[in-house]
Amino acid sequence: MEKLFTKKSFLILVVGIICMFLVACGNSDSPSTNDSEEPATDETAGNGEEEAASEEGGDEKLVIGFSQVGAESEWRTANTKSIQNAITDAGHELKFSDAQQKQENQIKAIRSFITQKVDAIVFSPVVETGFETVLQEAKDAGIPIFLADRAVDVEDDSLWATFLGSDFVEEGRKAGNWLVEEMKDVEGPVNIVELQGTVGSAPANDRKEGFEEVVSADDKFKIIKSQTGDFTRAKGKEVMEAFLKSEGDNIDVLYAHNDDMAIGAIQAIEEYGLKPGEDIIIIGVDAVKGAFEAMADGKMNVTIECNPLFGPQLVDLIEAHFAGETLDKRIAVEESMYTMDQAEELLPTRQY
Ligand code: GYE
Repeated sequence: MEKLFTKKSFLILVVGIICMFLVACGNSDSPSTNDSEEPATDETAGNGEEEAASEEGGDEKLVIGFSQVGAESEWRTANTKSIQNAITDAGHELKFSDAQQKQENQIKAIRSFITQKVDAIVFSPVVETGFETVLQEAKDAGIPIFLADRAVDVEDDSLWATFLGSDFVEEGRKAGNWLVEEMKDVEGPVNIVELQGTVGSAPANDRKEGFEEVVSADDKFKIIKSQTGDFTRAKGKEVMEAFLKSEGDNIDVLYAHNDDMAIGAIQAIEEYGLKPGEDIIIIGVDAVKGAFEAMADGKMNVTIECNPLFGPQLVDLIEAHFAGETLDKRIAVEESMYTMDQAEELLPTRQY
């Protein structure tokens, strides 16, 4: 019995030892697997992050020439700042040129960027036509062009890498649709005066087209006057004075291709003795702070958003191009529309 017990105990002991060994192995196995897996995962993630960061940050420091339209509006000032900051914040070198709304200044600036052998050119064309030659010169020098904000009317789309900007035709349509809805119970005629942007510029051409497309569907809407105010407050005021002089109380609606002209016109309307926002419905485009202030004061009815703060998006595209990506030829900026009743609430949060 004693022997048997001893044999049994020995067996139990052996089995016990084997089990303990297996469990111990299992236990020591799992932490060691974890130990070896966790750092590996971390390392992989770490490498991935580093790679992404170096791609995003773009190791390459670029020299970027930026030919801007001018400083004609609140929108433009915000846009200039956004692009300048995005370029320098990303560690690139910026060469800036303000064309003061003159095409010849832009052509000169681009030629000077080519001579200085910049890596890339950001270009907001004042007008749509007449840039083929200089764009070809940049292409021949191997310098990619990034159209920002405004498009060019050029057939050969190999002359630029991409165009990042708003859909101005759609903005015009939004303005028209808002008016159609606002006036749905009015019999008409509804007499509209239009303050156009800079003659020949993409936003002036397109905002006119989109608006006309919508309002022309109902012949109660009549555009009785249409003239350029060159996107400035001073010109907007001056041209509105002339409109009031010839049409006076006949005017029901002002459609201004930007808020600055609308704000200038509001002054003219007040000086004439009418109430902007009531006697004359005021429609603007851009959604700058000044428009929100005018709307909060009940002097302006609606503004269609055109977002100028696309500097970071633009720099990402430039870096993507230099990382070898092929970019879409047309990239749109997202935007909305704001009415008088939203103005007070949104004004403190507006960034431009
Ligand atoms: O609406 C206007 C500016 O090109 C979108 O230019 C831009 C326009 C903007 O002067 O205020």
